[in-house]
Amino acid sequence: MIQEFISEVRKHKQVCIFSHVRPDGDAIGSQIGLALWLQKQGLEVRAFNDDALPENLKFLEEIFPIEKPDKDYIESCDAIILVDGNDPKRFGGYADLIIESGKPLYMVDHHPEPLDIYEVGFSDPTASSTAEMVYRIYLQSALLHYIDKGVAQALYTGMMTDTGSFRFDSVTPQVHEAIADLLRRGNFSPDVIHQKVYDNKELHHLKLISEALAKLEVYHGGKLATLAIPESSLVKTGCTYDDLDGIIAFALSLASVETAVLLYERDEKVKLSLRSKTDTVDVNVVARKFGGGGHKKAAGAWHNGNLEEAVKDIVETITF
Ligand SMILES: [Mn+2]
Repeated sequence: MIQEFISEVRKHKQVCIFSHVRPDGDAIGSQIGLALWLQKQGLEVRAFNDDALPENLKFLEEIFPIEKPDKDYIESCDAIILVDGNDPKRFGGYADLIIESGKPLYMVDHHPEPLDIYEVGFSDPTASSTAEMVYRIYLQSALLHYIDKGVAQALYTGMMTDTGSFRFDSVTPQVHEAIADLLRRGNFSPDVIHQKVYDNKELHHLKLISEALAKLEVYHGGKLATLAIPESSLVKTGCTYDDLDGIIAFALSLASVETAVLLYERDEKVKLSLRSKTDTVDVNVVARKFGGGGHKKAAGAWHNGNLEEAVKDIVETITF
């Protein structure tokens, strides 16, 4: 699959690469890594995202520009690549155009159950991150020497953020070997990236964490934790939904907790963000019951009721 991806995709001249909406470090890191892999081989490449980058990832735009999708370019390019997601629906307002353009559509992604609509879909649900898969593309194509500081920092950011700073089950010796190679080739200190991504919070964000922790509840003998955040907590602290990222880690840090769910009001519905730290509860299965999905240990979904009903349904659905 990877070899076919490499040989097919580099035949094109003009490509656009999309990363998914509400981009995270892996989405942007893998997108930039792949964009530079193609650009260094002489292709014309533009990288699109329908959303703005979160503040803590903006440093990546200095490596390669991430632009608002350009309809004319999408229509004139000769191939489209999706990274870190396997359903065009996750790629924003241009999903229909992406599908209907009739252009060869490629995908590089580590989420399970990819759609079968791609010219070549490079899928590996066991990979720690899409950035790891992009590193393998450099390795497999014998172009590791193209990894400069920018590529190395982009791929490092993707692998770091998608592995909870190298602590998840998905972290293998191969991940650390790739990281060692990136550090050597990029010649940078990991602390630079960690600080940019994690140590850039503002006071209102910590106030939100305080609000959230006040809502922490545990169920099922302490194995399940919920953090149910009403819209009013965001309004009161002047925070956005993005500021909720990472808050679930506090619930997971409880010794007794195996599964944690962050629930928050948004658009008259309740967004569910589920995480497990053991294999007891497959949160992908739980999320699918609510019409969502993800991975075994990290998944998301929406609940159509109010916050209270959503908590009740979650507590009933998740059993140990
Ligand atoms: Mn990812």
